[in-house]
Amino acid sequence: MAKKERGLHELYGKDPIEADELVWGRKSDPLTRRGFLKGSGLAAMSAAVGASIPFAHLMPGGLIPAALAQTSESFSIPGKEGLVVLNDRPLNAETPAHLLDDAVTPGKYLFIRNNGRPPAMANIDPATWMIEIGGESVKATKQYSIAELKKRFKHYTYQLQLECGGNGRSEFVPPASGNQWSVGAVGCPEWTGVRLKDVLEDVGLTDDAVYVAYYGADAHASGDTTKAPISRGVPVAKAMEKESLIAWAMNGEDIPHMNGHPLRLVIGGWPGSVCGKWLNRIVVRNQVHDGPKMTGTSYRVPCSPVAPGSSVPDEDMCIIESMPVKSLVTFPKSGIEHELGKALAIRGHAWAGDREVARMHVSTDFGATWQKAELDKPANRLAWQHWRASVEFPEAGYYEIWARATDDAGVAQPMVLPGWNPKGYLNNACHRIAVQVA
Ligand SMILES: Nc1nc2c(c(=O)[nH]1)N[C@H]1C(S)=C(S)[C@@H](COP(=O)(O)O)O[C@H]1N2
Ligand SMILES: [Mo]
Repeated sequence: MAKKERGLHELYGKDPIEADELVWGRKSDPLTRRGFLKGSGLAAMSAAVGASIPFAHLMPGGLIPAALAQTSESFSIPGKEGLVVLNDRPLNAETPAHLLDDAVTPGKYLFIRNNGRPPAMANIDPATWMIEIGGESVKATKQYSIAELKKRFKHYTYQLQLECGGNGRSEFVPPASGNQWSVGAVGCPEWTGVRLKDVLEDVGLTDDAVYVAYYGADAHASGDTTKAPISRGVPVAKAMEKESLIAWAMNGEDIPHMNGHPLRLVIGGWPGSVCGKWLNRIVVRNQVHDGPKMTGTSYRVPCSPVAPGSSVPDEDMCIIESMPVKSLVTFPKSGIEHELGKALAIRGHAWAGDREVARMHVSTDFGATWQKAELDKPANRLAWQHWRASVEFPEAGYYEIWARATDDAGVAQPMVLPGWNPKGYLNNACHRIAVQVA
């Protein structure tokens, strides 16, 4: 049976809440009566959960009712469509594979990965937003408004793929804690901004610069505004790549609120966690950055393979850099029925971190034999590549289509789960979809 998609209007009547009401307020906002509980929102939410809510005045703003969040039905997030909510505190939502079919990912289909409490939309004013560039390894700290960035530096647009390091986590055994992403914590929109390199050169770095890291305007999940929920970075050489952007636009429009409006870093090919959202500070460090989520098991994996479930000494953990080769089948949707005797056209995307995808194969017999697919060049470096193939089925029955990409260094996707690691990162096993032939 087809899933019922809940429309925004169905949930909120004729008065849909604004995007900023879906998130936790900042510390200055009362955490109780915001979010769903504003005006007609309360009545509409009661209707959605099918009952009145006696303790409505105690519900944190932005809380997605468990009655909705825990169903398998898609829940409407303003500006998004068809995303599956994995967590509502903080909001994390992924995109079903078949909704990632577009060559360039539309904003409504880009996943959301929040580590803390996003700034409320009402508190974001692009006209007064400032970004500070400091740290041990700048000649002097400098600040820029968005208007100054736009005026002083050349604009660039690149299609850059963004994938959470934990995409695919749900398959790890023993299980890894954290959001149980299946395959949809990935997307490849087009970003517009200035080169991080041009801004860093304007500021001036000292010879001891090692790492470039970000801070954003979101608050720690605990509500403690003195602590950042996440602050990660990349080595100077990666920051200086021409595709590394300080971006204010996505697909030619403002970046969606939940994806970092009004300013974010976009550093393609590495875990999405290096792409700071709600960007208001960059630090150039004289050492490997040690902000929240840079150390321990966060975005780090055993430097050499370990047995599943092992405890790994800290000095044997390495920071994830380029993401591994991976691909998706985005058409058809898994579970379709197909007529026997007809060829089935299939397609999707493939990407390989800092590398390019060189070959693409598909299988309809659980990997026993592979057929070459047609593969396009990327729109630019660090963008995903589109592929397509036509497959046939010998008789009626249940089939799976498996897709496997190989990068330009000859490394292919594994067919089963790759190296276990404590936090369940880097699962690049072949994506598969089901097809019933009758
Ligand atoms: N300020 C800030 N930046 C952030 C995060 C965050 O929680 N706060 N999450 C990071 C992680 S882990 C990922 S995978 C990407 C997700 O980007 P998206 O939510 O736009 O898809 O943003 C990164 N940048
Ligand atoms: Mo992430």
